[in-house]
Formats: sequence, structure tokens, C-alpha cells
Amino acid sequence: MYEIDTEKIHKLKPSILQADKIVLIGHTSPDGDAVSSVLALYLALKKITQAEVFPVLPDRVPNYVNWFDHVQDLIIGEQAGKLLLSCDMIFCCDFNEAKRVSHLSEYLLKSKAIKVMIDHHPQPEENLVDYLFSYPSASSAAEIVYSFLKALDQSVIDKTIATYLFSGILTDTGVFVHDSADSQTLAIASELLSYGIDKGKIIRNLFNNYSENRMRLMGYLLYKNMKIFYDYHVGIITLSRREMKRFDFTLGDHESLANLPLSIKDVEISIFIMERSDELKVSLRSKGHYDVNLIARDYFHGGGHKNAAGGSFTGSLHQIRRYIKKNLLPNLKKYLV
Ligand SMILES: [Mn+2]
Repeated sequence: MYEIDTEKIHKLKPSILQADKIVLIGHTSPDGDAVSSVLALYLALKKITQAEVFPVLPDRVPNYVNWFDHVQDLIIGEQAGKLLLSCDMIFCCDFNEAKRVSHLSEYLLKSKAIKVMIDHHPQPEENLVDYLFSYPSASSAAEIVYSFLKALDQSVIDKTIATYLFSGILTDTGVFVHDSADSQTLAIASELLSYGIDKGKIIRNLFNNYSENRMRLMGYLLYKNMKIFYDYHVGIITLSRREMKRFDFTLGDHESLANLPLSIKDVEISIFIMERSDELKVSLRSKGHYDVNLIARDYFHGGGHKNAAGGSFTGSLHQIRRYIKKNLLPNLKKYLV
């Protein structure tokens, strides 16, 4: 549980109202939470300020949020760097360190704009921003954006903003499954429902919206590539570049794949490994009490949350399998919290 710092919001409000150019930015490989936080703030700030407001992302949005009407307003790529340097205010949404915006980080660091961070990842880079709204116990950045807007000017929240924020909460909590979805999250979800959003349609749009290829890829991975280590309650799925090509896989589509092994009764940790051009991308998910944030930090140069984290590995798929079996599995008990 957390309480948003309303005093800090009131201190910040005059700067928001006086700004001429505001940039909202989410993290690289944006997920539903990053996209929805940025777009919800974008719509809200456009309503209350005269400023030009620019929603920015380091790279493409995942397919499952393509139905958001304002995805087309997002600015992706080089143009975004210039905006970061020329604006007078920046909102950093759903990330805790400059490096999480990859190629845009140098612009973010260089910019003289007033910087605000709205985030729920542990250990934020405090020096990066002037106004920090960091609540690691929040389920999602979207949840914090809701509390932020409620304190800033509740009248700006409308059905579209509520739809985006609800989507951010759903994608970051695995539809309320993760431990991070607590009574406060559900209370906020309930308030969002009161804006007349279509809960069923949002869930279908986010989660039951696969292409045939995607569905077949799922079947293929489950049948051929998933290995279960019952002694350790671990399930591992690998996906090579050749297989990505075969099934027309697009980046960002890995979210639900990473969760698949957790549907097996005794599997408590899922490790999803994807081959990229230069390294392997590792996504970790857990149910129950394993802290995959710590595993990501200790073994894969990454981090995240207790039940969902990510990192990377330099080497081949064969090497990472050996690395996990030899180094990680025998030490897993340490990560039971
Ligand atoms: Mn998030």
C-alpha cells in the first residue's frame, strides 16, 4: 500500500500549467503499462494545459495495444530525441533509470527540462528527476498515473483515459494474478470501471487477439521447446531466430509466451529465452514466492519485479541452458521469499 504525495503534485501543478512543451516517455520494448501510462497522461495533460504535448517511445508498441486509438499519435525514433532536448517538461513513465530508454537516454540526461518520474520499479535513479513519484508496491505505473491525475484534477479522467489505465493494470498484473495486485489496485480498477469502460472488450482485445501464426507458435513451443525441471519447479522455453521467422514473430509478442509454463501445476518459475541478433533476451516469471527480480539481477544483468523480470545473456541457446542448469537451478532456494 502506498499513498501518493498530493502535496508534491500541488507543488508541481503550476509548472505543468505554465509549460509550453511537454514530453511523455515510456521504456524501451514498451509493454502495455508503458504505453497506457504515456497515452493516458498525454490525453489528460492536453485537456488541462495549453502546452504542446508529445507522447514518445524508444521503439514500437506491441501488437496487443494496436487497438488503442491514440497509438498513431506516438512519436517513435530519432525525432523523439530532439523533442526531449527542446521541451520544458518531461514525464518518465514506467521506468526507473535513464538507460531504460535505450538510444534516447543521452537526450533524456542532457535535457534541461523539469523531469518527473511516475514509476513502480524498485530503486529509482533519484538524481535523474526533479519530482519523483516512485511507489514500488504499486501494481503498475498506470495505477500511479490514476492516483496522480485524481490528485491533479480528477475532472480530466474520461472513458478513454480509464480504458488505457485499466489496460495498463491488466497487462502488468497478468489480469490481477500477480501479488502486486492488492486491495488498492482492485479499488482503483473498480473506480476505473465507473467511467463506463467495457471490461470484457478490453480483456478480449488485449489477450484474445492472436494471429493464426501466433497461436501455432504457441503450440509449437509448448510441444517442442518447453523443458520442465520438476525438482526445481522450473519451466524453460526457448525461441530461436529461425523459429521467429518461421512463425512471423514480432518483438513484444513474447509477453504471454513467457507465462506459459506457469500454467502447469507444479511449475513456479518460468524462464523464456529469445534469440536476438547480439544476445539472448531472458524473461522471468514466477507464481508463489520466488523473487525473479533478484534472479534477474544475479544471473542475467537485469531486474524488474518479484513476479516478472527480465535480463540478457551473451552466448548461444545451448550455453544458456547449461548455465541455468549448472549455476542457477542448484541455487534457486535462495530466492524463495
Ligand atoms: Mn510497469
